[in-house]
Amino acid sequence: MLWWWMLGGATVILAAVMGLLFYALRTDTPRRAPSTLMLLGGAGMALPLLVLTLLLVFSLRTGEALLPRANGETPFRVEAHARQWWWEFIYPDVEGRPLHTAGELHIPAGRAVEVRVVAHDVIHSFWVPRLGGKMDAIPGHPNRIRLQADAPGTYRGQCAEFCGVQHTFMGFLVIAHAEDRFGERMQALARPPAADHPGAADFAASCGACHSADARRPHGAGPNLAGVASRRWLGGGALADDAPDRFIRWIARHPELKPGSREPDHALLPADAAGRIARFLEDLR
Ligand code: HEC
Ligand SMILES: [Cu+2]
Repeated sequence: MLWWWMLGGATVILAAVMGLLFYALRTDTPRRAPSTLMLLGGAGMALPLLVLTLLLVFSLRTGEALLPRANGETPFRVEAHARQWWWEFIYPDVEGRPLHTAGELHIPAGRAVEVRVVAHDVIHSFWVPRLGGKMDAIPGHPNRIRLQADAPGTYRGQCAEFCGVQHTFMGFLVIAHAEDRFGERMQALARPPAADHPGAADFAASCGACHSADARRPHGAGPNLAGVASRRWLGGGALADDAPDRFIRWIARHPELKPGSREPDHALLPADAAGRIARFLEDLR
C-alpha cells in the first residue's frame, strides 16, 4: 500500500519535472517572464505548503504504522534513566510497586514495550540497534520509544550521544525472555538481600552511601545492585566478563577499568572486607 503511494508520488514529480524540462527546451515559443507575485506566492509559498503538508500527513501515518503494535494489550512499560555513565531501568508497576535495576533491561519477548527515556545530567541517547531507532534522553524532557523483541535473546544497547569520557562504556543489554521466564526474572529481582549475610554490614558501611542491593529500596548515586550477580557485564561493558572473581576485580581496579567514573577509589578498603563484600554481591542473583 505504502509502496504504491511512494511510487505514485515519485511518478507525478518525475512527470512534472520532465514537463517543465521540455517546456524550457522549446525555444520557439515566445516567453513572458513570470511575475514576482507568481514566483513568490506560487513557487515560494503555495507549492511548498502543499507538498510539506502532504508529506507531514503521510509521515505521521507511516511513523504510527511502524510502531510495534500493542494489539489491544497495553504495552509493557519501563523507564530508562540515563546518567554519566550508566543506565538505570525502572519497572514501574511489578505487583503495583516499582523495581529498580541497572545495566540490563529485561523485557517479555513478543510484546510491545514502551520505554520512557529520561536523563539526569547531560543529553544521552537510548539505542538498541536491532530493536529500533534511537531516542534522545534529554534532562527535563522525558521521551518515549516503543520497541519489541520478537524472539527471546540478548540485544546490545548503547548510549548514542557523546556524553563525556566514559560514553563508550555506557552500554547496556536488553534481555528478552519468554513470558514465564520473564516473571521469574522479575520475582528474583524483587527478592530483598539476606540481611544476615556476612558481607551485608561491610557492604552497608562502604558502599551503602551510593548503592542499594534491594530493587524495592532505591537510593544513592550509584546503580542499584539487586540481581547484579546475574548481570552479564559490569560498568556498562567496562568489565565484560562474568568470571567468579569479577566483583573483587571491580572493587580493586575499577578506576583503571572505567577511568573518570563517579565511583570513588576503594584503595583504603581492607582486603578481608573487600572479599566479604564481593561474596555478598555474588549472592545477589
Ligand atoms: C560515591 C558513590 C559510590 C560508592 C561509595 C560506591 N560506588 Fe559503586 N558505583 C558508583 C557509580 C556512580 C557506579 C556507576 C559507574 C559507571 O558505570 O559509570 C558504580 C558502579 C558499581 C558497580 C557496577 C554495577 C553495574 O551495574 O555494572 C559495582 C559492582 C559497584 N559499583 C560496586 C561497589 C562496591 C562493592 C562499593 C563499596 C566497596 C561501591 N561500589 C561503592 C558509585 C559508588
Ligand atoms: Cu550517555
